[in-house]
Amino acid sequence: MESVKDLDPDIYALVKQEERRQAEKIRMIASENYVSQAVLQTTGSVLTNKYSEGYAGKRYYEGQQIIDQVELIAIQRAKDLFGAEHVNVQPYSGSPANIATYLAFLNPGDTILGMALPHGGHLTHGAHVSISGRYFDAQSYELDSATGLLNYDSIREKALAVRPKILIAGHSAYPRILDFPRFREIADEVGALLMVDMAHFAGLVAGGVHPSPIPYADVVTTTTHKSLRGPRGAMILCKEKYAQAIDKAVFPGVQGGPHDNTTAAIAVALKEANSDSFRQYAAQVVKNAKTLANALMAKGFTLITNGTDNHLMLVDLTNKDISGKKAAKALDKAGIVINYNAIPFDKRKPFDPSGIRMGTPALTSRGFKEQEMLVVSDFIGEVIADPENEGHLLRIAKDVKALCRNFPAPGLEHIQ
Ligand code: DSN
Repeated sequence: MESVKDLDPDIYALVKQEERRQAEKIRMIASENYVSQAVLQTTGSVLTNKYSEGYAGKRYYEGQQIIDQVELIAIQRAKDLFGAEHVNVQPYSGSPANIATYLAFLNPGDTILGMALPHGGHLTHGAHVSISGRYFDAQSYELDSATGLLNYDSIREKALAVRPKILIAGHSAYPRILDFPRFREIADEVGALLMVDMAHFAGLVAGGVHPSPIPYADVVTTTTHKSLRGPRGAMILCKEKYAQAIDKAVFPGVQGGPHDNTTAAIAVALKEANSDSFRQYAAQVVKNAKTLANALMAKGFTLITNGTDNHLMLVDLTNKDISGKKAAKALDKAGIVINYNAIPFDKRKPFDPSGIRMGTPALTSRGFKEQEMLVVSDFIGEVIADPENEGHLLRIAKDVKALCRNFPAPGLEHIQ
């Protein structure tokens, strides 16, 4: 970073501060991770200088001798890793990938059916503040009020009632595995396309510890930077018969030139993900989440669905007499970074809801295992027991820092 230091000391200083923050805190935002040095370097490569609207062999700019090869490698690696018939690696991120999927198959006003945002769905699954809710007739299904689980009979009933053109499966905050064969059945019964947004659990699918949606879905969208541990980007994986519609929707439908540096970094991340060490990583992410969930429940925390099958958990803090936001702020002071989150049927407002969401992809990347998860659960229990005692929170932050020092994060090994 020497040239940044010379040219722009302000930004240099902030990048260094962020490096330290990421090195010294236990990062448990379920959608975040630490990418490898190789992914960081590729993201920062000269490929950022290139424009390449179009697809390999059919570009609108010359000078694609290298970029075409990069994009074809990324596509092939994604096909190999996930067993997909067709892959588009150009979406800038998850939201454009989802919007491109709608553009490929829908007209304004058509009906989509996805998981309600306050129940764990994503903004782009039809939330009214999103383009997906404003330009389409966005219908939603909710979780079962008694169990906090998806109720496939009621999803079916809703689908029969609203007849969506696209049925969306996928979430940002659901701690259980999705039943893709059942979603497929429902989609077939109502004549809908099945779209699965696997952004959160793509790394678990790649690592073989979560069922794959690929055999069941018409279209699968995913970001590349969550549990998959790549650069900030996205992919759309689909059946060959939808290849042209998807490619046209991404470019020129929604986007201009792809970010070729990101495409190359996606290729690197996919190579990393197709390895035994990544498969072990994915398995450890789930073991860590289960260990933490059990330890928290043993301390009297209420977990939505009483646990987790994947990389995340949703804690209902109602019985702890603290709001999600207050808890998130106290945990941050103590060096544990999470986000406040609505719980299903939350009585509180989204900006200060009753829950917190926690995930294990990032801390597993730095080498935390079951033993460390028990320590983390102790930290969390201590913070929530006394969230306004600044001295106590700062003492925990010191312990967090000491623990983190023993587990250098990928890409941040130089921070002492
Ligand atoms: N914002 C992401 C998350 O935190 O889950 C989803 O895109």
